[in-house]
This record gives sequence, structure tokens and C-alpha cells, in this order.
Amino acid sequence: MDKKLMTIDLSSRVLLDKAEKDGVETIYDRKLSMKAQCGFGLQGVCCRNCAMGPCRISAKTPRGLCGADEHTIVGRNFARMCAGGTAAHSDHARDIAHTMVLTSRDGNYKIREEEKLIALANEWGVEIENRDIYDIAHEVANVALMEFGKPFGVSIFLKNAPEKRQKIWRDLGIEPRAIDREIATVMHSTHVGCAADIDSLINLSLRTSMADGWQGSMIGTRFSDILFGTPMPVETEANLGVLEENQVNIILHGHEPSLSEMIVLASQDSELLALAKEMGAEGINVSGMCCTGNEITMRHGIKVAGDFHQQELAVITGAVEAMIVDVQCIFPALAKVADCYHTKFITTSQKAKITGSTFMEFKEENAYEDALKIVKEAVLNYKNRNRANVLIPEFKSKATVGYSVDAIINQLDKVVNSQIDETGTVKPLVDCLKSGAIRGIVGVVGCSNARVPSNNSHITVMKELIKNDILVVSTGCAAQAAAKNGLMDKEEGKKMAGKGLATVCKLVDIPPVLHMGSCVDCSRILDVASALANYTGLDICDLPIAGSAPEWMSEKAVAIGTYIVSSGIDTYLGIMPPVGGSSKAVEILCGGLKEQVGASFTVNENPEELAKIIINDIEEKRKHFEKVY
Ligand code: CUV
Ligand code: SF4
Repeated sequence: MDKKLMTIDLSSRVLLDKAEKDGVETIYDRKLSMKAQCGFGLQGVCCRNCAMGPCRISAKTPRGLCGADEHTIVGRNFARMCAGGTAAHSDHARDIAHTMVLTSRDGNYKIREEEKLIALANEWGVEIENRDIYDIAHEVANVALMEFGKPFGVSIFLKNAPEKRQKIWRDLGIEPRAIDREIATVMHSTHVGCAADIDSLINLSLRTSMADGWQGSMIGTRFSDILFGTPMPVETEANLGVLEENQVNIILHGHEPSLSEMIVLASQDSELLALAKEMGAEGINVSGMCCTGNEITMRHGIKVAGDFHQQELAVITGAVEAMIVDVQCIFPALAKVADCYHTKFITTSQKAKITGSTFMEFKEENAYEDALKIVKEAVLNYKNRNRANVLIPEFKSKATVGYSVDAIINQLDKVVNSQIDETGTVKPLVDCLKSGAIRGIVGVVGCSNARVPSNNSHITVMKELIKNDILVVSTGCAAQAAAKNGLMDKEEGKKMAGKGLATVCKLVDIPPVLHMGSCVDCSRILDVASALANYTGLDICDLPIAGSAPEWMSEKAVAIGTYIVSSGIDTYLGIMPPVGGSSKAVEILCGGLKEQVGASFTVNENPEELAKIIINDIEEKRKHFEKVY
């Protein structure tokens, strides 16, 4: 197979040639050599939850040694994926909450959004009268940290959802209690000799995923906004063409803004800039990858170097002085690729040490100094760049990013709400949906998956949706695919949108695909959905909205999909999860859940078909919506 057909990204294709020439291996090579994938794994019917196994289910051996059948095994594996994803997002949030504890007036971390903090304090019953803002911040942080392990009660955020939705969760017993508790419960229930009932295993999966969406991720997003600012529309550029020939190139890859914000600051330090000059560079150019890239582009317009599948290719340009990473979605392969070039591959977290990397620990307690040291390492490396072996692809696209819920409401307020004295509400969005100018809203999110050509499913689905007047909101690597392909360029994007959507885009000056942030920021999508439901007095499942993950791959994505469905939003996957081996699991996830939570999963690995199904279902939802509202 021609490797270049494995991605639709033009800069990636250019660099795949260079990789070949340089004799460097990438994910695409490994994909090609890993021909047959394990059928049992793909179907989810391999169990290694105890050492009598692994047990694999087939027609000949329908049960494992303990007697677990395919439904039990698939259910347990699925629940563990949800727990893994919930753990990752929530541990990210935990670090951000700890960062909030460290804030002080003259420290490295400060409170940027006092108003947002006060609002949260009020929501949580934290005393604000006559108190220093930092005292309030520390107490609010403590309340959030309690969400991880509180012995009684349920998630503090659930009350923001429509009442009807809350009742559904209560009746089904899927209100998440403490985050760590839900994860531990799933690990316990899936231990050998525990839960063996598929319905209850899926029910547990929903509850632990709810702890991801309606607890951990919400803490992550809200706290990041309070600490680093609420994103507002800002111009940027995306794709590897953002690397600079004559500057020190630093790529930030990973997830937590507590690191990336400090690196961005350190890269503006005058001594380091002077040092860069000394090294012969014109400046320091920071760009981002994956979710950390989303965090810093949303808040500062920092350019987006690329997505999950481009991490090796970025190094292969030969123009990157340092790839600085923290946690999640980092290829261990980067160590080997970086070895072939002058690039320093710098790991910074105890949670994600990687063999062959340079470990420079980043501690929030010592944030700015640690960041200075790391950036200095990059700057000093500039002199080692082999200029003869540099290739920066020319491809990059303009994008407007930074659409937090506040930004979306603000933008619409400017044009509509302020004239009718309803500022701060989603009325204009509801009106657009009601009139049909916008047929619906779909969150297209998630990773790139080497089982399909990189970015192809994202772009196919998004283009089809906007052409059919469906507003797309996006996070994660899906958002980066959109940015790289001009879908977030206000001018270019409008041309790809249907008439109704294009008119709205023009009127309120937005692109047809709105960048809402990183994966944890899928909580922003929950916030918009709740706001729409609360404003209309409907439940979330009554709205013409949907979620889609056309190229998902991570456990985090499984947790996201599952909490989105639990929230009453139908979710459309472009990659089949490893549940196919259990007819009952498929039946529940792709059907039965509808009766329980008013939404379910649909899977179709053909992106054109996937888009068609979404559009059809949105139109069906509209009929109901128009009747009830
Ligand atoms: Ni957290 S989880 S590949 S960076 S979206 Fe990108 Fe997003 Fe998936 Fe990872
Ligand atoms: Fe086999 Fe049961 Fe052990 Fe799983 S838990 S490995 S099915 S014996």
C-alpha cells in the first residue's frame, strides 16, 4: 500500500517522503508491518483479568475457565476502558486543582478570572464576603479536590443539568459519586469473580464515565479558565508549516496547561530571547500538538503544529529544537525518531517517563524556574540543527479558535441578544435552531486512528455536516484536523457551509466549525447542551444535537462517548469499539440505552455513510423538537 494514502494531510505526505529518505520509521510503517490484528482483541472477547487466562471466547470455547461468557468479558473490558479514560482526564483535572491551591498574588500561578471564580464559589456555597480572592481560590480548590474522594453525596455539578435529566440519572443509579470511587468500583467489579451481568457492567460504565464528564472534566475546564483565562476568539494558523526556518522551534505536546502556560511565558523571557540571538536564531517559536496545543491556541492563539499522527513527522522536519511533553497521547516512538535528528525529546512528568527521552521534571511548586531551564535547553540546541536536512512543509491554514461557551454567547449577544435585553443567554442559538437556519449542532471530537486514513473521516464528516447547515463544534485532534483544512477559517469555511449556516456565520462572524478546546473541554459541550435544554425547558435528548468521534482511538474517547450518550446525546462513531463479540453489549450500546438515557451509539466505519446517518437523525430530531418547542 502507498503510505501516502494513509493520511490526507498534505504536509504529512511531504514528510513521509523525507522519513523514507532519512530512514526513519513512523506510525504508518508500523501500521503496515502489523498486518493481522488479533481478532479476539478486536471483538473484545479476550480476558486476562486473572492468571488462569488469558481466556479467549470462540464457538468452540464459549466460556473462560471461570465460566465467564462473551457478554461478561466484553462488558468488563468496556467498563475498564471507561475507567481508564476517566482516570486520565480526571487526574489531569486533579493536577489543575492542585495548581489552584498554589496560586498567590506574587506566585507563578495567579487567578485570571476572578468573576468566574466568584461564580463558582457561589455555586458551591463557599463564603466570599470580605475574603481575599486567593483565600476563596484555595477553598474552592479544596472543594474540587474533595470531589475525587468524598465519602458521601454525588457530583457537585449534576444540578446544572436539566431536572428531567437529573431524574433519569437518579433512577438509573448512574449519578457519579466521587471520581476515584467510580474508577475503583469498576476495577473491583471487573476483578475475577465479581460482576458478570452485562446490563450492570454497562450501567457501571455509564456511571464511571459520568464521573469523567460531569465531574473531572468539568473541574479541568473551569479551573483552567479561572487560572489561565477563558478562551475568546483569536486568530491562529495550523499545520507543520507554522515551524520557522530561522527561529528556535519548540513544540509542546501533551495535555496540562499548567506546564504549557509556563513554557509559553518562559519563551518570552528576555534573557532567553537574547540567548537565542546569540545562537543565531531570530526568536523562539512555540507551537502546540494534541490537546496541549488546543489549550494554548484557545487562550493565546499559539500556532497549532499538528495532531496526534504528526508528532513524529514534526521531528522529521529536522527543524525542531525541543519536543516538550507531559502526559497522554505521547508516542514512545518519539525517543527513537528524536535520536535521528538534533531534537531534544523532553519528558517532564513522573507519570509519563519514556525510555530514551531527556527527563527534566516540571514541578508546579517551582514552575517558572523549571520552565526556564527547559526552554534554555531548547535554545542551546539551536546550534546543533543540521540545516542541510531541514524540510518545513509550506502547508498551513488560517483559523479562528477560542470558542468557549462564554465566547459563543458573547459573539451572539453582540448581534442579537443585546437588542432584546437578554444578554448572556443562548436565545439566539435557540432561535437559529428553531427557525431552521441551523438544522442542528454536532460535536465532532476525538483522535486520529491509524485504522483509517488520518483526518479523512473527520474532514468528510464535518464537511458534509456544515454543507447541510449543521453547526459543528469540535475539540481534540478533530478540531486540529478542521483547523488544518480551513474549516475554521471564517472566509474559507463559509464557502463550504450550506446557505442557512453560511448566513448565520456571516451575521455573527464565526466559522462553521467552532474550536471548543481540548478533550477535557468536551465538558463545554455538556454546558452548551444544558444551557439550550434549560433555556427551552426541554431535556437534552429533545434537542437536535449529536456527538461524533469519527477517528477515535483512546480510552478517554470511550469515556467521553459514554458520558455524552448518558447525557442524552446520540453519538456516532467511525471506529468500532472492541465490543462486537457480545451481541448483548452491541444491542444495549447501540439500542437499549435509548430507552434508558434517551440516546445511544451508532457505528459506521464509512465516513460518508456516517455523515448521512447523522444528518438524517438530526432531521428526525428536528421534527420532535419543532413539536415540543
Ligand atoms: Ni486529549 S485523546 S489523540 S490529544 S483527541 Fe487527540 Fe486529545 Fe485523542 Fe489524544
Ligand atoms: Fe479466564 Fe475468567 Fe480469568 Fe478472565 S477472569 S482470564 S475468563 S478465568
